[in-house]
Amino acid sequence: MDDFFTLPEGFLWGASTSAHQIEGSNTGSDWWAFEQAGLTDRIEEPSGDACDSFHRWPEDMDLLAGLGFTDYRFSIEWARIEPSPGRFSSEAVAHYRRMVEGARERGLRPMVTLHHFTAPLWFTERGGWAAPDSGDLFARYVEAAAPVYGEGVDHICTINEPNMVAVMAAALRTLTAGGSLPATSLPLPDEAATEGLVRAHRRAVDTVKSYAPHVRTGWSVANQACRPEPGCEEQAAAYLHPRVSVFLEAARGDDWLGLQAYTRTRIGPSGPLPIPQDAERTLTGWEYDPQALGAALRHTAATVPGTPLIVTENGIATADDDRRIAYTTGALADLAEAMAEGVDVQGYFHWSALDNYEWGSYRPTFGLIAVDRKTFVRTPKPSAAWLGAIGRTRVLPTASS
Ligand code: IFM
Repeated sequence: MDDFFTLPEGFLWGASTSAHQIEGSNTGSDWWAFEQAGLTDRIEEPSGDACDSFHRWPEDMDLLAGLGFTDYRFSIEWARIEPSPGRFSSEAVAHYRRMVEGARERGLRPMVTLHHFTAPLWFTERGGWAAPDSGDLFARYVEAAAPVYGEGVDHICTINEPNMVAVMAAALRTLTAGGSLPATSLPLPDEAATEGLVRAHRRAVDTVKSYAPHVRTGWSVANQACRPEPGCEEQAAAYLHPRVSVFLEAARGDDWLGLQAYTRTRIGPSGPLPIPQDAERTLTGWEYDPQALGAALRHTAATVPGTPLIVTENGIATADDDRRIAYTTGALADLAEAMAEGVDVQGYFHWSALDNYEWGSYRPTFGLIAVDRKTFVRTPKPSAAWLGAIGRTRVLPTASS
C-alpha cells in the first residue's frame, strides 16, 4: 500500500459527543435518576453540570471548525424535547435548531443522533424499549423534533449503540429486581428491548423521511475486534452473534450503518478470556487495540454487504495524549487499508470532541479537548490539532507511512 491514502470527496471528518455526556443538568432523563439513586457501584459520581455544553455549544463548535473538522456528530435530548408524555417543549426544539444552524454557519455539517443512551424518565418507568408501544412513542418524539432536522441536516443517527441500550435494559431489569451485575462482564441484550429498538428504528427512519426525504438515515452499532485463540473461531462467532449481528442485520436497506469500535475481546474454548496481566489497558480498563477498528469494519462489511459504513465513534480513554495519537494513527491506518480493499466507508468521527461524562465517572478522558471541571475552560490537546488538520489535507496515514 502507498504511504498515504487520500480520502474521497465528501468524506465526513468529525468528532462525536452526546447530549447527556456534555450538556449538564439533564434532569428529566432516566440516567439523571440512576445517578441520583446510585443505581450501581459503577456510578462513581453524577454528571452534574457535565461540560456545560448546553450553554457553551457555540464555543465547542468554534473550536472544532477551527481545528479543521468538517463534521460534528451530536445528539438531541428526548427528555428536554418531551419532558412529560405528549407535552413538547418548543424552546428545546428551538435550542437544537439553533445548534444545527450554528454548525452550518461555522462550516460544520451536523450529524444528529436522536437517542444516545438516555430517555425521559417517564418513558423508562413505563417499560422503556420493551413496552409494546415504545416505537410509537419514539416516532412521536421524532416527529416533534422535525424542525430540528428539516433543513441543514444530511445525516441522522436514529439510535446510538442499540445493542448497548438493550444490554442496559437487561441490567436495569436485574438491578430493579434486587439483583447485582457481574463484576467484569455485561448481560446479554434484553430480547424484548431488542425487538422494541428495531421497531423504533424503522419507525424513526420512516418519520424522518416523511419530513425530510433528503436526510440519510442509519443507526450506530457497537462492535469490536473478537480475537479467537487458535481453533476457537466458532466460539468467537457465537459470542458476537447475539451482541452485534442482530443489530447489524436490522440495518439492511438503510442509507448507511454506523460502527463504533474501541477494543478487543479474546475468545478461548469456553468464551471470553480475561485480559492478560501484561497487556496495556486504557482508562476504561479495556485492552489497548488500535486494530479493533479494522476488524470491526471488515466484520460489519461482511455481515451487511452493500450498506455504506460510517465510523461514528472510535477513540481511547487516556491521560497520555501521545498514546491517543499513537492509537488513532493505528486505527486510521486500518481504516485506509480497509477502504483500499474496497470497504465503502463514508466518514470517520472521533470519540470524543471533549473530555466528558463517561457513564458514571469523569475519570476516563476520551477528549481531543480538555475541559476544566470547575471553570469549564476548554483546552485543545495536541491530538486535536493533529486529527483536525486531516480535515484540511484529506490525507490519512497508512501502515507504511
Ligand atoms: O462514551 C461512550 C459513548 O457514549 C458510546 N460509545 C462508547 C463511548 C465510550 O465508552
